[in-house]
Parts: sequence; structure tokens; C-alpha cells
Amino acid sequence: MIVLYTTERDYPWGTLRSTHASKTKVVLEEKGLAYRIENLPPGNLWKKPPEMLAKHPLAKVPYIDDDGATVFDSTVIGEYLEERYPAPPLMPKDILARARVREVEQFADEAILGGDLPLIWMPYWSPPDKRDQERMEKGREGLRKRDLSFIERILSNAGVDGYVCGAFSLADTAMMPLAMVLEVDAMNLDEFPRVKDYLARLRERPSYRAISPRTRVEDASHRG
Ligand SMILES: N[C@@H](CCC(=O)N[C@@H](CS)C(=O)NCC(=O)O)C(=O)O
Repeated sequence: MIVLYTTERDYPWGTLRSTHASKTKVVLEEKGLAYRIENLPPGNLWKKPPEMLAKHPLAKVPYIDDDGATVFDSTVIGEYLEERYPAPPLMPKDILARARVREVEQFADEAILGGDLPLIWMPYWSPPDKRDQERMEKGREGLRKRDLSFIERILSNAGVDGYVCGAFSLADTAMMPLAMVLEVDAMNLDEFPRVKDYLARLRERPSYRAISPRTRVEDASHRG
């Protein structure tokens, strides 16, 4: 069974999860793979204990253990799972279409998950009175100015499937954590009607249950 190392915690305002590890969790769910999570304390991400450094040189999450092999980095893990467990596919066959998926996946990773989203998401790991509201607003502004505008634009060519690169793909798994964070934050998305519909569509996928803020840690800690 695959072990996914992540950080998840139940709070009164929802169950919060590592955004990057949520991307991986969605890939495992979409592929119907048997897995369990190893839930690390949030403080480990800053303390970086030796047992984590032994598995991931930056002691970040996610990393997985698959039959004794450790693989780290959510993007690399997604590609690894796609190659090792090809069905159902999360990548198109055409070479240029594959490059498009990787572009959007990379954008989601760099601009959203590693850029604007943490400014909004990290404060939720503290009580309401300890949250830096200015920082959170800066994150929302970054999303509005750059990230959501880009997604709105690519969704205008989305076609019948309604996903960012045609059929549901690794590009969409990278957007699932955005759906998760904005379910808790509920920022106004009226300027971005396609994004609003798209995030709602992502939340309707059965795989979203495993990262939904409404699903407690113990109710989504393994599959199979
Ligand atoms: N590029 C990495 C980024 C992973 C990442 O930044 N994970 C966050 C949690 S969502 C973390 O471990 N942060 C601790 C740190 O930055 O040291 C990936 O895609 O896996």
C-alpha cells in the first residue's frame, strides 16, 4: 500500500490540509489506488526532523513511499503515479497537449500553491484573532490580479469537458487545492464566473471528498 506523508488537522472552521499533499491525495483517489496517510505534525514542516530529512532533502510534504521506494515533490509524484499506474490516464497522448498540461500544472504550483495561496491558507492554521488580515488580503489580491485572470482565460477555451486542458488531467489535480482553500476562505469570485463554475465542478468530483474541509482527518486517512 502506498503511504502518503502529509499534514492534516481538524479545526472548528474546517479540516485543513497541506495544499501540495492534497494535490497528491487527489491523484491517488482519481487513480483508485490503495493508500494510507502518515499525518505529520504541522510543526515538523519548520522543525525538519532528521527522519523527514532522510526521506525528503527539504523536509517538505508531500513524499510517498511506494513498495519501499520514496518519491518526493508533488509534481514528480504525479508524473510517477501516472507512469506506474497509467489507468485511468491523467495525461493526454499528444505531445503538445502533454506540454500544455505540464505548463498549467507548473503555473498552479509556482504561482498559486507556492505563491499567493499560502498567504491566505497559513493564517487559517491559527485562531481567528491571530491571523494577519493584511497578508491574507495581499494573497487574495495576487490571486485576482494574476492567477484567477489566467485561469479564467484558459477556461474560455476549455471545450465540453470544462477542465483546464480538456479532459480532467494532472493540471486539474493541481487546481484542486485552490478549490479547497477557497471553500474555507470564500473570497468573492464574481469577477471570474468561469473560475467559479470550474471550482464548483472540481468540488463535485468524488476525489474531492478526501481533501474537503468538511471531511475530518479520520474520515479520509486511507483508501482500500
Ligand atoms: N515543490 C514542492 C513544494 C512542497 C511544499 O512547499 N510543501 C509545503 C506544505 S504545502 C511544505 O512542506 N512547507 C514547508 C517548507 O516550505 O519548508 C512540491 O510540489 O511538493
